[in-house]
Amino acid sequence: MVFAEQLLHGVAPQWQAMVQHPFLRQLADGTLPHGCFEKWLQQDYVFVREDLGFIGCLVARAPQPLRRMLGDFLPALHRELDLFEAMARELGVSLEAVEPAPVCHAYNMFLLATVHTRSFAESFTVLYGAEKAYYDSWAWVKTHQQQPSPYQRFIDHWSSDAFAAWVRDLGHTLDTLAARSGPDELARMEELFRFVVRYEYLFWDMALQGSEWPI
Ligand code: MP5
Repeated sequence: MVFAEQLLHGVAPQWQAMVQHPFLRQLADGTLPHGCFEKWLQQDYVFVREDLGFIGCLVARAPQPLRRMLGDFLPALHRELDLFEAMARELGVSLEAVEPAPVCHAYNMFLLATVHTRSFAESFTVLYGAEKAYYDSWAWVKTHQQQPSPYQRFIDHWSSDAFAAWVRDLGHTLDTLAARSGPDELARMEELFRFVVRYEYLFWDMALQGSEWPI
């Protein structure tokens, strides 16, 4: 994975800060204050629901050989929403009328703006970044957790071998796309990737510290 690895190498300190964010550390050692996971659950539910629009547009823009791979991700996202709904019921968390927090809204809008205004390779870079971020974050929790978690189904979902294989496929595809991109486009892909790691970091921050619209 030449280009995908290069992207990760270029943001190594930020990536490490994201993967070992205090939210994830406290999730792993069982000290996450009550309400933080529930806040994340509500906001990520909104995020994934909106993400369907980003993926849908990405499918429409994809070169034909990539349509199936990306198209199959849509039902996977619906199954993920089912998991959110089941866990919310179990934890007594309401998913009704959840307003997106500023970072959730901004991240979703960033994804949509990217897929509508940037090249396919640039948009795909953003998808790879978001998926890789989730795999690395939850796999870190899985490796470091001290005891089974009440949120185990989420930990197992994004650290699974199946999710790892999907992220690896995305990385290989990204390499193929990058091999056909010129230096200007590659630079824009790197820039977008830096935004992704920052948004991912802020998303954990929001769940841990709360971040509401001030007015
Ligand atoms: C993902 C997510 C992973 N659910 N939430 C954030 C903030 N970043 C990445 O995406 P998916 O589509 O749920 O696998």
